Amino acid sequence: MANHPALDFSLPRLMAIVNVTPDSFSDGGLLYKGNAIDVDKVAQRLQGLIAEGADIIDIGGESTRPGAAAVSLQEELDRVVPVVEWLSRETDVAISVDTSSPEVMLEAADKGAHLINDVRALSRDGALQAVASTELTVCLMHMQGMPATMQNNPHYLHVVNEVSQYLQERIAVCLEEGITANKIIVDPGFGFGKTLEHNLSLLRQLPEVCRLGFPVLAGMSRKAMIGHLLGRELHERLPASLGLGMLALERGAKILRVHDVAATRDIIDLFVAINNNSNAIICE
Ligand code: PT1
Repeated sequence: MANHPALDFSLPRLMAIVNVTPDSFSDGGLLYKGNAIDVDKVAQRLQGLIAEGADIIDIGGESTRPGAAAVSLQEELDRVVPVVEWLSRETDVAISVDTSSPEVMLEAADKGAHLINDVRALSRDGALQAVASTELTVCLMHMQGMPATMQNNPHYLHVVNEVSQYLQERIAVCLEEGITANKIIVDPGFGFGKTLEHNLSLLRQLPEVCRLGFPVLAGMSRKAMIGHLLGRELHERLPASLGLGMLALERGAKILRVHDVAATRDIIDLFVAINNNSNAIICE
């Protein structure tokens, strides 16, 4: 499938999170009817996100937040594929699938996805080849360790250099496999094997990550770093999520991956108005 217009990053883009996991920390299993996903409920949720201004919908069937357990391939397929099918049939939003499994990548591509968002940066066997064969766009994320244990004592000598170097290596591997440069997005992976100080360094020095020359995705929405900084519970993290989003845009991020779509739409539109229409009003 051809690239989607929302995957042009001359403007910053809003990626809305849709977790199709029964243990999700935002959806809390609301999209489930017993053990199966409730497609009507998901459809309603998706239509809401699009109406609120999502450019890209990111569908995840595996929880990757700290401490999360692995999921079977079949389970992941059962969660993700019906949502991709529905979006592809009923909307023209850009469809992203948050997965590390080559089988899910291929199936998602076949059903009309535009972007593969892989927190493991195509490191699983066959993932690199799967994405290369589809010509989809890919987001390569940095993670230290694995979700189950990644917050047990994360350690870096220089977090920004190590994250940038890792992303650079994954970019090189992708290019070698035939994935073209205009189909690559990078992400420093906020909260993935990082202390608060690591996360703050990465945000402060986000321009360093941007210097790799690829669009940068920032995912900080409602994350524990806000709890650590401000003592806020999950449901109290919207103002800080917006503030962090604006700081990320100022430092060059091109995609914000968020839960709160309407509010984030406002800050992206503000950012674009201030930066792109700066000469619109001529003072006397
Ligand atoms: C992310 C991301 C993601 N985050 C990309 N994909 C999650 N590209 C899932 C916490 O500290 O940032 N970028 N897919 C969700 N994972 C986490 C990690 C959720 C940490 C919460 C935390 O609270």
